[in-house]
Amino acid sequence: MPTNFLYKVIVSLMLVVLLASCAPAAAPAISIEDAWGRLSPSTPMAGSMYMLIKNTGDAPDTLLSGASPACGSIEVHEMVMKDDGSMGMNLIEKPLEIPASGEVTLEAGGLHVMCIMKNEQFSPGNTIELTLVFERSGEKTFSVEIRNE
Ligand SMILES: [Cu+2]
Repeated sequence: MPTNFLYKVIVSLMLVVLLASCAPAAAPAISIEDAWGRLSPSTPMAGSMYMLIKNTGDAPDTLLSGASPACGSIEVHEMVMKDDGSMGMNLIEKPLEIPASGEVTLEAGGLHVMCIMKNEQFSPGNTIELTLVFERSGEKTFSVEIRNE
């Protein structure tokens, strides 16, 4: 009898291991397209960058931080309507999530990556390097074309 019980336990455990190894682990797959930037219309020492962040994976991911040799620091901002009706911008309140099988568009008048304390690399006609760090996908480094717009 105890042998039979042990046998059942072992078979059950083997089934659990087998099922767990068969199910593919959900993972995000992040890519960045159409990245471009421009001098900030409102802030002399800053630049704005826009892009499409795509996630073709089956798990969400979160944008944690960023860095660029052309910028002192990187922040994710959103445009907001101020009390007086003019437009301003704020640091986003919680980290930007890229949904599974989804995308987030950063565009003029909306979400953007802010280049704080830009240097001379961040000039129209130049292409700069930007690295975004995602919680699960890690670092993504890509080129951003600075335009005169
Ligand atoms: Cu901004």
